[in-house]
Amino acid sequence: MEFFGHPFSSYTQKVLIALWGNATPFTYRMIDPDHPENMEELKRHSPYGLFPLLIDDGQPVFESTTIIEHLHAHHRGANDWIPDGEAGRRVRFLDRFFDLYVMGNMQKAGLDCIRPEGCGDPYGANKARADLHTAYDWLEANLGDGPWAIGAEFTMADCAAAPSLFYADWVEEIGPGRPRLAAYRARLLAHPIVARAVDEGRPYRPFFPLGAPDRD
Ligand SMILES: N[C@@H](CCC(=O)N[C@@H](CS)C(=O)NCC(=O)O)C(=O)O
Repeated sequence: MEFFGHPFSSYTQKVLIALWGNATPFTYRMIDPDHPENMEELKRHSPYGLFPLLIDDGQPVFESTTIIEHLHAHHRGANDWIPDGEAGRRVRFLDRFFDLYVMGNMQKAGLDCIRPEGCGDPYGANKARADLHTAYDWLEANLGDGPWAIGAEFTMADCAAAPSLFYADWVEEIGPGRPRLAAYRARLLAHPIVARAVDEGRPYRPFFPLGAPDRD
């Protein structure tokens, strides 16, 4: 399999955690200026040129959740990212929650800073920041005691949660008023596979649009 992404990209990290977590073999095709051919190939498959992208036996698969669903269906390993039954439905729901309400709002607030002059959206960016707090409050009230999103097993929900909470806390701090969520983020960052993803993105922190804080 060929995997297209960048180490500082949150959605890339989400899938890398699943790939590395099961030691799934793949060739990493980095999306960066040194490898223009990778971006060209990405754009041939992914209509908006968004990454990550997986090509498996010639078949392109994009959208991070769909890639993990694909790995679950065709390259299952020791860790079962999406359990059967009710637990699996909870995993899929929480994966949507982290992508849409945490990662999505984090991206909106961050990307507003790098829009061209005069094209900013302060209303949208402020709303995204407020919506992040709504997401945090919901998670504080509805996450279990863990250690992971649905309990004892690390699943696709945690693959989504790790990069989204990692970066979102840089945009709007979770803060001491949400101890359960803060402890979950700390557990995620201490997980060896998540720590590897964070470390591989570390050299690119100067590119964080809002300025990366000196922590984590
Ligand atoms: N819904 C997509 C989102 C992918 C996405 O937003 N990727 C970002 C990197 S984290 C990207 O490709 N940005 C490049 C761009 O916007 O041109 C997924 O789950 O894979």
